Amino acid sequence: MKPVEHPRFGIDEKLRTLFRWMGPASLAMLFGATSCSTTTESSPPVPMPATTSELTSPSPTNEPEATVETTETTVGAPEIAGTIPLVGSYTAQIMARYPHDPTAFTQGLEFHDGQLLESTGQYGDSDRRWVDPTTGEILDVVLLSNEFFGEGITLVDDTVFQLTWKAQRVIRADRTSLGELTTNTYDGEGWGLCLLHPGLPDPTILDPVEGGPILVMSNGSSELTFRDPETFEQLGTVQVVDGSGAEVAALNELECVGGQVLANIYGLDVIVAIDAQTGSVDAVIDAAALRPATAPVGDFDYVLNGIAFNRERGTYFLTGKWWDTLYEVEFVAS
Ligand SMILES: [Ca+2]
Repeated sequence: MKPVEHPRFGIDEKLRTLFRWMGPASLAMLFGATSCSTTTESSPPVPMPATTSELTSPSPTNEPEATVETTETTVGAPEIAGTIPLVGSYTAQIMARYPHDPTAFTQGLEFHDGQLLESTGQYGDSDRRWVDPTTGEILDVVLLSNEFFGEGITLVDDTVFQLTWKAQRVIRADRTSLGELTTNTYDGEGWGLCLLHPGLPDPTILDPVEGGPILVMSNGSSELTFRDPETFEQLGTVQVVDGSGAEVAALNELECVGGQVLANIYGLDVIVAIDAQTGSVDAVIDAAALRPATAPVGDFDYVLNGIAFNRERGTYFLTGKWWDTLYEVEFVAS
């Protein structure tokens, strides 16, 4: 892939401008993942036992869990500034459980105006949908053509961007109808997608970014790619590394929160928080307690894969492929 000069900004200038509002990373890393050179969703990566063994977070299984009814009441605004950036070691503590379509092979998940935008995979069974987060009701859905395997999804203004796994196509769709508008092409595989932008909720990143927000995309490797939402052209890349400098591979579903990119590690009950500017992993979140009974351990078709940050509540909504539960969690330092 060859970086393409943006008509208004040079590549370096645009990325430099984007990162102007990002603070320096603090890299207190415990993450010791080994590098996986090749991974695909049909060919699981080599398990990384060093990762889980080095997570010393206490098990949250004995923590009290709020009911859905409890969490439907108004919750006061959390201390967002204390929530991000995430640095160090965390455990995903369950606040509430909501129904999730167990036939949804979740590949992308985002909050917008109180609804969840979700992408699902599998050939012949992929779609994009708006979902009520508390009831799990599918509010609107559009199926993908049989040749497309849905992957990461995000929203730019009123346009939905949905990746496809190996078809090298990103589908642009109307936010309201979810109807396809057009497609763009890219090289390689498409896995996760999110929109890196300033403004919320960390006041330290409120400076406007000249040239607008930038898409962040994963492809199953340790590389994140920055893309121009207007053209989907590649603007640059960053290698994701842990505190020892080892590449952190198998980056899957993404969530942009402030200046960090959160990523599921495919095949592990682990989320990493990555400094988007440097690629360094700032934090590791242990989400092992979330796996529902219906998701067999060791089956790579039932893995954690779905991160949606609720900016109003300051909480994260997590689910997995074919999981019957959507979890609202907070990340508790451990
Ligand atoms: Ca997401």
